[in-house]
Amino acid sequence: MGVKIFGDPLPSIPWEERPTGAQNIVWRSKRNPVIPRDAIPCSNSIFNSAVVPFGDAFAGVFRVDDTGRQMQLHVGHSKDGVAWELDPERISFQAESAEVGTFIYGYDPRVVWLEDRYYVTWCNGYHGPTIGVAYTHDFETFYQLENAFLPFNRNGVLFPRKINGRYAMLSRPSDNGHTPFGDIFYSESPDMQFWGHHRHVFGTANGWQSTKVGAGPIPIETSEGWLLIYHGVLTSCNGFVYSAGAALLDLDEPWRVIARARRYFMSPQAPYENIGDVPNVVFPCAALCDAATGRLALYYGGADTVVALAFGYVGDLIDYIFEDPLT
Ligand code: BMA
Repeated sequence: MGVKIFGDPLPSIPWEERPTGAQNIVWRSKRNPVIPRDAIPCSNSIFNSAVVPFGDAFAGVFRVDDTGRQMQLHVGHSKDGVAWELDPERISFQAESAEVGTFIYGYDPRVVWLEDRYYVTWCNGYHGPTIGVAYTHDFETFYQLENAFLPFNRNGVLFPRKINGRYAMLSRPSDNGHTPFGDIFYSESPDMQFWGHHRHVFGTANGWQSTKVGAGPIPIETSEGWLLIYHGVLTSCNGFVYSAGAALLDLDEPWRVIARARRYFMSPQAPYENIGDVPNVVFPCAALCDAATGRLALYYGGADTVVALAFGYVGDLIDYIFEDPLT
């Protein structure tokens, strides 16, 4: 399939060739986990984190649960996207509103280049979890805006451009605990402050995604639609199991699903995904993409403990969606 990716070439994308004989659509880095749980002195665990190209290198916002088990956000930099240096101090957001800016907790960040700056969204503590929004130009100073939604909400993921003249975000309304439900919704904003035009995108389905679903990395714009990588959760005898799947959303009306794979493309099967603070979790929050080759580098949290990396091709993910779609 001749898929066109609307994006920039990224020849420096981290990459490993598909191992001989590997059958899966994506394959794990031989260097996994790329960030260990104790990469900085204060960290209990580092996982569910977001990275972007930055200058001729990479930068990101990382979920660090500290040794007090507080959920914090830290900046990281990397020359190659694999070896990361994390700031040992958490991000201190500059906020116009002291009330919104009072930091309670932050987790599961996403980062996107949008127009002229990097936006960060995350699960922000404000009388329960909701979607925090901030921007930065340099990964040094972060300006916090209004929360996008009322609590309770998680997995706020911005699209990388305005759609029909408005900013666009996916999110997942939830509860105040380990939510046993959850569908993905779409919302629009004229100004990054007021969000509305809410539309249902999709909900739970068979097996691996039967308890809840939530958007993962920033959607990738292709000639076939927005490629959305998301997590789906199964409730097993041993608790929640987090796997990753993919869907294609309409370019102009992204709440319309073009196709969605019935099967996951990755489930927790490596030791660092099965064993950790929360076993059996793969939780993708970022994808680097080289539009010239279709190469994809997927960053995900393993077992709520470490950051891991997987590789694949955008075209293969789109083929997999159409090979066995939900009907
Ligand atoms: C979700 C979020 C994620 C986490 C997952 C598994 O509700 O809190 O950050 O990875 O649970 O524990």
